Amino acid sequence: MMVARHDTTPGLSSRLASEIGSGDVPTRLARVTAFVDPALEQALDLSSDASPRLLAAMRYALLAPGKRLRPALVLWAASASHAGPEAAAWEAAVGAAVAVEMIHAYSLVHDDLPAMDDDDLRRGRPTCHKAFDDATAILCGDALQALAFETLARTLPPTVAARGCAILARAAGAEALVGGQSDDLAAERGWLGTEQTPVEAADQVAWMERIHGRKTGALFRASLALGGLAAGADETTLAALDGYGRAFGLAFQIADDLLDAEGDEATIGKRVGKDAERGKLTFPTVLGSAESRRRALALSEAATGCLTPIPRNADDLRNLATWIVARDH
Ligand code: GRG
Repeated sequence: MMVARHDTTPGLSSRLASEIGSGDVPTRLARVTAFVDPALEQALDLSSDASPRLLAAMRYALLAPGKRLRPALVLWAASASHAGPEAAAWEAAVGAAVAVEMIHAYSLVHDDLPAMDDDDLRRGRPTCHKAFDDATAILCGDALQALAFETLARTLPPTVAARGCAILARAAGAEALVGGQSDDLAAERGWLGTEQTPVEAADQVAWMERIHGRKTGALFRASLALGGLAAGADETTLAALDGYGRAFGLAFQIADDLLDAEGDEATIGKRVGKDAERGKLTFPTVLGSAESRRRALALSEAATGCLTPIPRNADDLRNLATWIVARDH
């Protein structure tokens, strides 16, 4: 159950999946946002022991206008997996959606810091350390990460809470998000020593897949797994969701690289062309735009193919995989 620390916002328990309604992918993502953002706000209803400046930074980072892709993956995986009492499953999924968005928001805040990617613009606004200061941005990321696990532990059904927390911890840790980020920085800064960035195109593609599988893909896969777990998915459905997540994550990344190379800064809400400026390996620089686009489409089809064993409604996940490679932001 979604338990607020100060439960003053009524109604989450009475909201059902049907509120998300119908429409195209941007419309449905906007409905996920309208549904999840009040839960994000509620999760930040902390006691007066939380420092006001820190809490302001957490609100700034977490409630900034992102696409809410990871919450959508949680909720749509839950809809595709649903096997238990509807309201309870849905509430558990909303708690998981909040937790993954907190991990995502923390990673963006830390990634934007001068010591990492050093960015001024994120989600169309000054980055957290620009709006506040470096130290507050570091603490904001730390606090969001801790609150993600508190939220998940409080909201998942007790039978799956430990498994869910372990899944999220692994996706956020040294073998995934943080490890991928560390290897990416090491390559960019020449810290690799004898193990250099590969020179052959095929090896470069394998290298990028390994970086992005950890840095970006792992949190998508965790989102899908948590949505499934919240809704009582069986192991066949969890495996199908995981296959979808692997292909979806890579399709997302190739599309992200194409947007960075060719997209419009105002539409995307962050600085573009930075990867090329820094001489970073990207799918378009290694494979060219046309081949990158072809691979992204093939991965999008592979992702939808993975959903075949799921007997319930997985249309949202299918449509998202198609949209993710065609989007302009
Ligand atoms: C600092 C531990 C640590 C990790 C940073 C997330 C990340 C790892 C780096 C961000 C750099 C980046 C642009 C990666 C590409 C993939 C990515 C995570 C893009 C942002 O995700 P979206 O498009 O963002 O879902 P919104 O703002 O819509 O939520």
